[in-house]
Amino acid sequence: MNLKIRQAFKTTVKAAIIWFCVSSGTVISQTLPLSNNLIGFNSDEGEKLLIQSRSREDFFPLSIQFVTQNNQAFCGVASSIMVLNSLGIIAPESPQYSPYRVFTQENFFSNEKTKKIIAPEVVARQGLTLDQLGGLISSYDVQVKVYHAADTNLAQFRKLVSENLKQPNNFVIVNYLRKEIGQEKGGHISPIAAYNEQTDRFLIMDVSRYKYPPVWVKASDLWKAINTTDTVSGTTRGFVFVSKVNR
Ligand SMILES: [Ca+2]
Repeated sequence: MNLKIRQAFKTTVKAAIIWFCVSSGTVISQTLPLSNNLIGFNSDEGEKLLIQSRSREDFFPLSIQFVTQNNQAFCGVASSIMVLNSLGIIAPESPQYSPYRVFTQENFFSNEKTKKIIAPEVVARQGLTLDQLGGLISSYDVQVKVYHAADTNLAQFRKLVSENLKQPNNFVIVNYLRKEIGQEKGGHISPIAAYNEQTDRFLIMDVSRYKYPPVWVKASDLWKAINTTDTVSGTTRGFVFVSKVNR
C-alpha cells in the first residue's frame, strides 16, 4: 500500500470508529420519551425545580448513592440499598470491595433475616410488594414505616413526604403504577428526592436508569399511581419511610 492510500484508509477507519461510537452511544443511552405531564430532571426546567425547592435535603445523599437496578425486577432492592447507604448504617461485607463495606444489590440478601422474608431469586422473577419491601428493609438496623394508599390520602401523602424531604437522616421510597403517570407501564419502586412547592411536584429518582431519567411528577398524578391495587398482594401500593433508629 502506498503512503497516500494507507493514509486515506486510516482516515476512513477512524471516521467509521467515531461514527460507530456516536451512533451506538445514542442508541444505548436512549431513554423512552416522557409524556407531557412529566418534567425530566435532565432539562433546564427540571434543574430549575430543584434549585427552587425548599424540600430537597434528601436529594444530595441519594444522588451520591444513585444506582441502576441490577435486573428488571430489582427496583425495590436498588431503592433499598440507596437509602441504607444514604443513612450510613453499618453495611455488610462486599467481596469485590473488601475491606470496605457498602450495601450492594448482591449483598443486600446476605443477612439471614432478609433471606427469610423473600429469596433474591423470587424477587428477580416477580419484584416486591410494598409489605415485602418494608420487611426487607426492616431486617437491617433502621426504623421503617409502611403506608398503604388505602390508609391515607393525597393531602396527607403530600404533607408527610414533603416534610420528610426537608429532614436529614430519613428517606422515602414510593411504590406506584407507572402507567398512571404516563410511563411504561407496570408496578415500580424508587426513592423520592425532593418536592417543589410552587409546582406541587415530587422528584422521583428512577432506578431503572436505562429506561427513564429522574422525573418531576405532579403530587396528584403520583398519588393516583400509588392508589392502585398490586395484583400480587391484593392491597394498595404506597410508600415507605426509613430512618435511623432512635437510641
Ligand atoms: Ca428526609
